[in-house]
Amino acid sequence: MADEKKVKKPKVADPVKASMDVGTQEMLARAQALDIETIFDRSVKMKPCNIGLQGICCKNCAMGPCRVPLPKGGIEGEDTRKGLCGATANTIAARNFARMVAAGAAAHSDHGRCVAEVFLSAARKETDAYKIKDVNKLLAIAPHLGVATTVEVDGETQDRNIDEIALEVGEKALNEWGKAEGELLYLKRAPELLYEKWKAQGALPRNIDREIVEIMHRTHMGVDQDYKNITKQCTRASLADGWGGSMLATDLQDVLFGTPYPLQAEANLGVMKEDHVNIIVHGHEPVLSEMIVAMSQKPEILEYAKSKGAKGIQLGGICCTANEIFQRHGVPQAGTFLQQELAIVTGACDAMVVDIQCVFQNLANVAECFHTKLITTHPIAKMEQDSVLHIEFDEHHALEDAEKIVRMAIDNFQNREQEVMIPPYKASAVGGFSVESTQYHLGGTFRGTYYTLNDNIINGRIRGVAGVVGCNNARTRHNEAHIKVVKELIKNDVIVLTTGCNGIACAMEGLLTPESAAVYCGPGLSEICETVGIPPVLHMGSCVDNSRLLLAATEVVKAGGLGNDICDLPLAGSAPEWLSEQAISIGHYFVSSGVYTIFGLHLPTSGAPVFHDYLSKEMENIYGGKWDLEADPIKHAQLMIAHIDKKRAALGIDKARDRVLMDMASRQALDA
Ligand code: BF8
Repeated sequence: MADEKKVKKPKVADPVKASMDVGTQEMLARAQALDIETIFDRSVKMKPCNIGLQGICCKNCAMGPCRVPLPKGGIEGEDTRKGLCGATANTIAARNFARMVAAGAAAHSDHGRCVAEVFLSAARKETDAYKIKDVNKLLAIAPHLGVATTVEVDGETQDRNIDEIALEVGEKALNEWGKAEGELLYLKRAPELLYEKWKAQGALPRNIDREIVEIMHRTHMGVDQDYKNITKQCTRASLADGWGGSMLATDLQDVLFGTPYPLQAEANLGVMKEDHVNIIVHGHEPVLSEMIVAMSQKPEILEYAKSKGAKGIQLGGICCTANEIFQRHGVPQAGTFLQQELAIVTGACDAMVVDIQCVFQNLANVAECFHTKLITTHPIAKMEQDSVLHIEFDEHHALEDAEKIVRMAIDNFQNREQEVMIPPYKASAVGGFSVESTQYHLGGTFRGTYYTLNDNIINGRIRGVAGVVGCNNARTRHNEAHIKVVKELIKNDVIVLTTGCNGIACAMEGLLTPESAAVYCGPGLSEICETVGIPPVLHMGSCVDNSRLLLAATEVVKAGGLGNDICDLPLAGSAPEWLSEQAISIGHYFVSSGVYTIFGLHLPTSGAPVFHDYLSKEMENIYGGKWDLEADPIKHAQLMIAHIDKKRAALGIDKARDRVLMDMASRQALDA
């Protein structure tokens, strides 16, 4: 008895409290039964640092870390908190926030740079693996990069050679990262009023890398000590992400791999198959996953899989890689950020292939408990554990690399030891709503236009538009805030555009099907979805594809009737379960582009109320958008709806307009 008392059970997460998804709960319980620790367990064992959480710990020099916690009851009178050098709480929080923007913008943009390099290799015909797939998209983006699509020959205008256009597009695109002069070329794709606002503020990014470097310089000890000036640089760097690195990543990926058009697939861990070789691709750059998709469909590879006793090869994606291959190929989404360890816990994952971003180092520890081969592929993203294989992926031998990886997974099929347990839950999902496909869906095959959307916003069937995006966070119940926010919005006739892990969460919940409209939407949105045949939640891709949301908003402005700038639109943005620095960069470029943007959980600015107020109040006076914070998902959605209603009122479309049948007399009265 005494001995029994001494054995202290390790603290583990309650599966039901950890996730709203039953499959996730079952896999977490399985992991715990097998004594395998996951992020869910660590989140109950380790509490976050309360001072870091408030954004007011400065560790930018060796005299610190200087911590300036906000007293419990707040501060009355003068705020005298200072670091050793005298840095105020505002300076410290703004510096930390800016470094998050820099890291997030760097992550998206470095991804974009890799794509641009592969694009240029393809344009130079240095690789057989990648080709220009979407010529229309190439021709559409060329003018925005200052590349001519026609030539004058003997006084006649002729179409220019596609290879020449591709080469120049590749060169011009890559130049955007480090050009010595000028400003980013894509900024002029924004509504004119917005561009002029950025210009008047001195916030036009010069090149992508420079704005990120400048944040690191300004936030070095003893440089920029004015939170407003630091915030301006946050705007510049985040715009270099949204309207630069991310937008170029999206465009060039579309040209290389195809612009997404609606297609159907499935989502959740239940997409894995016991009798198939399961390969999970996880990370962000489709440069890798596209090759794995191509290789796993080759007849000789499928034959090889069969020769090893498998019925076929089942690919599944995690994180934004899932979104990339879902939107272009209908490859199923195996799960969100928080399910990555659990895909291995199924015992059916023969290989997990990762590249960059959002990859847990603990995957290696979990994979060691199973037969799973964990393969890193990117030169900038390796793992220290010896059990991890590294197969470096290079566009010059991409297909060979992909073949090696896929064959390795097939060879590993026979090595399964643990009993396989795949949770039998999955949902149907329709994805592939790029700006282009949405335009045609709404406007008809022959006349793509956003006018139909505007018309239905004006007549009130659609109350407004919401971009709901971003991560999972282990500090909150997996997927719950995502789903509650989205359901509250569509119930109130707000159409939702989704990317990132929110997109996967919505797919898992069945919200990416046209049929879900009749179940969850208000009458107006339900009618539109039924008429047009679209889901109430439009999946627009990965996190770099938030650039699609910027361009969709711009198209709505152009279509007319809803103001002249993005900030005039009945539009709001949200990241209910954010976690990454990328989310902060995305949030800031949305705010700086005029979008009311609300985050869940907390913001690392709460310890510096003056700086926080600057972001959540004063920024609206400059760019028309502002930050907000609300952890409760229903209140969160209601704040978005309140903002949408405020914009409707400003546009004079807040009152439902009754149809009036006019007789001749009343018509004449109108004419007079
Ligand atoms: O870039 S939503 S957890 S996967 S960071 Fe990561 Fe967040 Fe998921 Fe995509 Ni975006």
